[in-house]
Amino acid sequence: MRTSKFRDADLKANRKMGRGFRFAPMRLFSGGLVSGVAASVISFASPAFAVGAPTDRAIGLQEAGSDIAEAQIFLHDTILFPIITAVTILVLALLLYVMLRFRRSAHPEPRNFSHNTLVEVIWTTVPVVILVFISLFSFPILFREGITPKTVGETVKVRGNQWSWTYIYPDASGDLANGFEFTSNLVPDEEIDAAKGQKRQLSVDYPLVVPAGENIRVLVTAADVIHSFGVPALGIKSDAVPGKTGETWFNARQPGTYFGVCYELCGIRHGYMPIEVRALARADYDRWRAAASGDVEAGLTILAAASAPVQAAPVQLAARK
Ligand SMILES: [Cu+2]
Repeated sequence: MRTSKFRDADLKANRKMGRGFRFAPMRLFSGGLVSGVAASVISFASPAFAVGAPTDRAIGLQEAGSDIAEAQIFLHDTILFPIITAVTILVLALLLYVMLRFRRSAHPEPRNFSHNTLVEVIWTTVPVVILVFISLFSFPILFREGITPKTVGETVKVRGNQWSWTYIYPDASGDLANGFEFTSNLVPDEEIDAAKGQKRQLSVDYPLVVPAGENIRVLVTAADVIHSFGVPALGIKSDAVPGKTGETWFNARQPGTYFGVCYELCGIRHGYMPIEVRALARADYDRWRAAASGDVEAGLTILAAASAPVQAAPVQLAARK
């Protein structure tokens, strides 16, 4: 008796969950329209647009903030995803066909062979053709990512620490040893200021500041254990390895805030060392640099005042509560 009662309750709970799930697209539609309008109003009030923060009910990859990221999104959405879908459907169809056509009751006597040259040639060449096709699109992107362009607007050295990031800027002559550096820490939940556009578990006290629209060379290393420096919207991810210096680069198309995190499990606070990149117009960046090279706090004042073009939030469902 007790068991069946339990089952009943369980079933009800399941049905309830099922119903909620089924109606989710409807809620998305009704709530989405209203919140979309609200979000665009809010984003016009905020100083800059941000990419990389979680977006309620969003699906797919983050909006691109650089050409490389756009190429990566094209590779995934337009090239890989249709292929993955087709292969999965084909394999599922073959499995279902085999399970039904050759089930014991319909096919009691199995045929006795172990080779079929034609089938073997097909299942070898088709995957090869698919992989070669993918490589036509993926290799050019890989090379673009891997080779820093000759013209570089700024070089920044990034050092991963348990559990923060240190950003090292070169002096005017480009010498990293004589530049200035500061360490960037997560803003604790209780200090998050939503009015300033701060995002919980993503915003930091001292962001990485770069000029927008210029190639930024990033040298990546670590002080203690392996970390990984990545900002999806800028299309970069580079392991930060103690004793080694890796190199990557990005070009933030427009002023704004781009979020990333540490992508290598590096200890108990691995999830609490986010990356906040602030891209500024060149003039603003120069003023920030002049101020921050003497005093990081003075840099923050410049940062807060820096004007950035206003753009609607990438996915408008964000403001829904
Ligand atoms: Cu880490």
